[in-house]
Amino acid sequence: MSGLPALRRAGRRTNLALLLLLMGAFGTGWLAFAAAAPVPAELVTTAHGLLGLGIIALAPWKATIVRRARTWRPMSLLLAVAIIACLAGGFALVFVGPAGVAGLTAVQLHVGGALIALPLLVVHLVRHRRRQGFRRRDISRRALLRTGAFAAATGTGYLLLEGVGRWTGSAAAGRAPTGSHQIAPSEVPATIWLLDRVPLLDPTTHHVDVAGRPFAIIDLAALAEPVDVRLDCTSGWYAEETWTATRLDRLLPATELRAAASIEVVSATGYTRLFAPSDAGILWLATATGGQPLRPGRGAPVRLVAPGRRGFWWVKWVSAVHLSGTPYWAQSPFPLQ
Ligand SMILES: Nc1nc2c(c(=O)[nH]1)N[C@H]1C(S)=C(S)[C@@H](COP(=O)(O)O)O[C@H]1N2
Ligand SMILES: [Mo]
Repeated sequence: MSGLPALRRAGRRTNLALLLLLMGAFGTGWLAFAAAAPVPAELVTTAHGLLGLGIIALAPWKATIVRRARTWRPMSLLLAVAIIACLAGGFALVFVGPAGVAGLTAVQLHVGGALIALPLLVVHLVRHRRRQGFRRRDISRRALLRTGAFAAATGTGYLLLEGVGRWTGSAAAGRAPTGSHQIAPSEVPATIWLLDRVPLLDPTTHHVDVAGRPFAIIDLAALAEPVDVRLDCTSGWYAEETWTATRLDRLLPATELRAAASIEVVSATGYTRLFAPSDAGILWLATATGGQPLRPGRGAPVRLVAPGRRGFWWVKWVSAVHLSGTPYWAQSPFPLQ
């Protein structure tokens, strides 16, 4: 293989291209978690997929560099394993679906691989910083033409894989713009973002503090109406459900709402998300789904339904809805609990 003339050119530029692809894949991965609206989601997941394929396309060149090396450090081998695991998780998610093997879901393998690779990559870069990096001639006409040809080949590979995915009837065919696969409402798993715990709240005594006014669950249920909304979790699934819910603008005092910087939705567990005041017209407090009261794991007795937002915004076990002076953008883009 290393005898191929094209592969003999493997070197600094291969490493630089790989680094740029890895950084792009990492960045678009986070963006893909945040994206919900169809067009941005489609763009960002497509970019993410192309960057991932680009990494694979460079593998023969990188293998040539690795073979030339005098010693193989365990850390570098571990880095390769983490990246391969990450790629395998990504392919499994696209072509098989969100379910996993051996207690590990496709997304856990994908994100876990990336998060393990990150510090290893930093160490690897520091160790090999000499004679690497960017040079002026990397933007020569010839280099740009070569990059263009590489990008075209990767794009063709992407289209071919999409075609094969559809033609074979794999799970890839039916995925939403976010990349998620549809599951039945009855199959929705009770999902924890990171480290939260399921609290057991008594529906007969639990109250939600809405801007200082306590609401009992039966009072919220009495105001509720059916609403069809898609719950799209970043672990690779979505479900269409009919929620029984009350819109926040019917509960919040209008004048105070206009003066607020944000709506703060707080869980009994402390899990909190901030929303723009104008979102009061689209956010719902739900007490039931599919005509049945919520199960404990799914947010009983009351949870947020946030149309057009990914699952981690859908605060479960809501204990309060405050009007806050903190702007909604002044929060971590993803929950930390
Ligand atoms: N308090 C709290 N709310 C939460 C979470 C959590 O961990 N804690 N997980 C979120 C995530 S990541 C998703 S996808 C949805 C899942 O809702 P489900 O359990 O009904 O599937 O709840 C969201 N609300
Ligand atoms: Mo989620």
